[in-house]
Amino acid sequence: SRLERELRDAISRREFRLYLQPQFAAGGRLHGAEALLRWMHPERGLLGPGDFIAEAEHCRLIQPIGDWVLEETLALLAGPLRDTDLMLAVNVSVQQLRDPDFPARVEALLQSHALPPHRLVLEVVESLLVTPGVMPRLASLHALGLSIALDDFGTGYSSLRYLQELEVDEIKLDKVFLDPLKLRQDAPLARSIIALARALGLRLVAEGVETADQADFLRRQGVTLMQGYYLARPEPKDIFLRRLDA
Ligand code: G
Ligand code: G
Ligand code: MN
Ligand code: NA
Repeated sequence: SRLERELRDAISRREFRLYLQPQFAAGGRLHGAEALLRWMHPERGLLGPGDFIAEAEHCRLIQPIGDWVLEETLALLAGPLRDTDLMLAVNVSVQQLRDPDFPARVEALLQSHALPPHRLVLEVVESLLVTPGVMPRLASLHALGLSIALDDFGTGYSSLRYLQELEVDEIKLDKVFLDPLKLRQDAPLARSIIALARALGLRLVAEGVETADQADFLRRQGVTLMQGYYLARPEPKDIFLRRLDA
């Protein structure tokens, strides 16, 4: 397809952009960011993952593209962010995890940047965990010392058993549990997931925080890590880096 041909050249033409959405800790302190891929298409302008990730997976281009995202992210951790304790999270798709060489490539990248692995977070959606072969691969990645986050937690085919078997470090509380209607009913599912994370000693990042009400609710529940439009939108890498001076 045309999209496939264009995607094939997008890396060498330097058309991908790394956007970062800040994540904040208590008191508004910067905790880190989630890397969100964008494609500066020569004719169509800035595209989001929804416009091309499925095609990239279909034509097996997600591996080089995913490697580009990792490389860019690690270069940030090793470069401008070296003397900080900021965490950077990268979304990893099922095709990347099905690749038996993926953990070795991540390890090589970490080593080539001489990076302590714990500041890298790999975000995976829980539906991915039922894919054969994926659990052992996540275990190999975790053994490298990096963090594994369950993205969109509570919305997939989750089984709590996975939390026990998988060495997860972080849960990302999905925004559906914080919609205004749920919040008026005191969001029992959000509170349960928060309690679950606490009982298991997992870090919890609330995502899709769009209003002051949601942020207040989360703070009352003791949630300190937040990400969402209320706090900051995904922004170009260079804009994010300016936050370091502030
Ligand atoms: O900002 P947003 O539109 O970026 O992201 C939409 C979806 O695309 C999210 O579910 C996110 O997990 C996914 N996504 C964003 N960046 C990447 C990436 O680098 N790799 C993969 N596989 N998915 C990504
Ligand atoms: O990987 P994941 O599916 O979690 O990607 C997060 C997605 O949510 C990205 O598309 C990102 O741009 C988007 N996003 C980030 N903050 C908000 C928010 O406050 N509200 C909404 N609706 N979407 C958000
Ligand atoms: Mn994510
Ligand atoms: Na998410």
